[in-house]
Amino acid sequence: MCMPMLLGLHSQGRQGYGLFFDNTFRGQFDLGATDPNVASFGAEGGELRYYFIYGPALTTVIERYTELTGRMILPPLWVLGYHQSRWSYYPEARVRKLAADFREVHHVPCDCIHLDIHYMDGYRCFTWDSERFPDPAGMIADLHAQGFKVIVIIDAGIKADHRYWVCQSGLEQDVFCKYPDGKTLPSTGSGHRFKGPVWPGNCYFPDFTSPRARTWWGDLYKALTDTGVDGVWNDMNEPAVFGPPGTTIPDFVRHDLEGRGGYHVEAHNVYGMQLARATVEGLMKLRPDERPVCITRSGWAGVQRYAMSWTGDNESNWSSLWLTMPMVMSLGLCGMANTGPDIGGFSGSTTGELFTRWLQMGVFLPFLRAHTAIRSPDQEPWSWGEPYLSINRRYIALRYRLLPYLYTAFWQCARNGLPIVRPLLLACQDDATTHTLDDQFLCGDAFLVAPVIEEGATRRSVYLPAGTWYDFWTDETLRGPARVEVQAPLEQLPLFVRAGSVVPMAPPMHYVGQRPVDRLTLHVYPGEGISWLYEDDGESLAYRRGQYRLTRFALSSARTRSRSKEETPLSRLDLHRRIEGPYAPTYRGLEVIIHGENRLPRAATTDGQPIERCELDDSGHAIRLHVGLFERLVVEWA
Ligand code: MIG
Repeated sequence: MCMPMLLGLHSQGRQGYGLFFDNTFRGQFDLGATDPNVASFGAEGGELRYYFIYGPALTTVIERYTELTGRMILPPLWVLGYHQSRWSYYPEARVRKLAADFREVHHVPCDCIHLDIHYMDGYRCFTWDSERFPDPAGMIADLHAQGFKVIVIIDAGIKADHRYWVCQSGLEQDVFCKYPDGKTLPSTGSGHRFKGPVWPGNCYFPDFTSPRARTWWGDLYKALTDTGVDGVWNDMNEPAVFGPPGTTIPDFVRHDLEGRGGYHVEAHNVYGMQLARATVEGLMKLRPDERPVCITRSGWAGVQRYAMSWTGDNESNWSSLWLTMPMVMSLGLCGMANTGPDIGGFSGSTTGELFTRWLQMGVFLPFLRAHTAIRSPDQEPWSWGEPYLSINRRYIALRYRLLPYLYTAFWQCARNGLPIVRPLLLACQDDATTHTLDDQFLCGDAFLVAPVIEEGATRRSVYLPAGTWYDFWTDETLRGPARVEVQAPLEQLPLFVRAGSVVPMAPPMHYVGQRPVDRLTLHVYPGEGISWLYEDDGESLAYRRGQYRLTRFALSSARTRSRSKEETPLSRLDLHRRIEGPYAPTYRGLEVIIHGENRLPRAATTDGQPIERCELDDSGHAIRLHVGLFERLVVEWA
């Protein structure tokens, strides 16, 4: 990923700004490295074209930046589920066993299985290995019947094999990158096209900066959509070419650059994004009523319009676990919010503890996928036995319960660019302590997540910014700003909820759409605040024609007066629920859980009518109410 975007804070954080350098050549930002008194930026070619965006709130900067470069398209809801990948699951029997392991053996929720490069015939894109996968359409249909989606990898390079239909077609259509020898080439000639070695051997590279080549590439996906493939994982699209680290297409290879003409030195940084764009435009043509799903490794400013991403090859160690946070937060600040790491780490082998800790963090990251390298040991939620399996299962189930909440955070991001995972400074820019926090983050409007990032640790220190925070597990309240030391045994991710939040949760499922949602639970954390819930059918494009429902919750609460510093007892809680939009969700009733309270109320009404079912929650520190679709809920204590 290359995002030539600089975000800055001035005057103790009061003034935030952004500088987007709109230049795709090899460039640099030098912030006092060469001369401590000089900050500079520039590139080896192109124009000095840049945008300066003043906030003063950084959230405003991001809103403007994504207005300029584009915003994420809403993924289908299943993309927010758990994904399982490895390099590579094959043959078909192995894939079927994986599916059965999830559904029948270990009962771990999962929405999607990823097929890495071994599904192809000799690494030829848009083909299947007929021995490993004799009947891909049949296999995928069976996986669909079990509620799985299938994503397959597609690399950038096309094997230079003149008996291979994609290569033939690319030569005929003349879409591959060429050296600047100025000759008009016969359609069968290949001598002047750039070739570089990747997995299949020598490859040609389509020129994705050409609209004609993009259309050609997009149409190739018919070979995959015809077999029922649900989404595409675009890898090696920097493009990566085998050789010393950093090897790619040489600088002087020619590109179309939208008809203007130029060299790879200019096209390089947008090559991967234009590939992803071609993929998505192709998928949208092939399936006009569906939301396209494309995961890309490479991208440039604005790639969020087309694709989601993963953070590339990490390592199975604790420092890579930590690094996930600054990476996902930085990508989010640059508009590429829908992203996540290889859970458990890509290279090397992970321990049960490391996987579980990574997964606990991953539940609060936009893209939740376990993936690992070739020849590394199994890396599935059950691979280390107990107690890991039970904990992993419980956290993945929590992810599914949180889907209404997370999907709402996705919608916010699609609407105004606000990232899903946010550094704390986005919420409290004037609190200088938050400016350098890279080991905890906010997820959506309500959650503060402080993952354990040390082997063997059973506690950690957490910074809570100003306000009242509920401990998600105990419902105890804590007051910020403060640094607190919290318990974190293996089964517990340090997790806090902002007072005043309403967190919508769904019943747990083994995959999205397993059955209709019959009841929505509103987790209410007393305080003052506005919360949102966005709902639509989760799969089609009907939301663009207004088929959605947006719910606004306004929560206020009053407490009895008391001189002690402790949180005093609640005396009254008021919750207004206002809906907008015609989409009708499947549930009829709501369950309202009021956290941090163990006294049954004196009176509780919805729209003036008394609530019949009102009980102490099993946890012992929350009150549970069963209600209909109210507009106003009022609860009073003696
Ligand atoms: O040269 O497709 O980042 O996720 O498993 C390695 C094999 C190519 C790199 C990707 C990784 C993927 C692997 N790919």
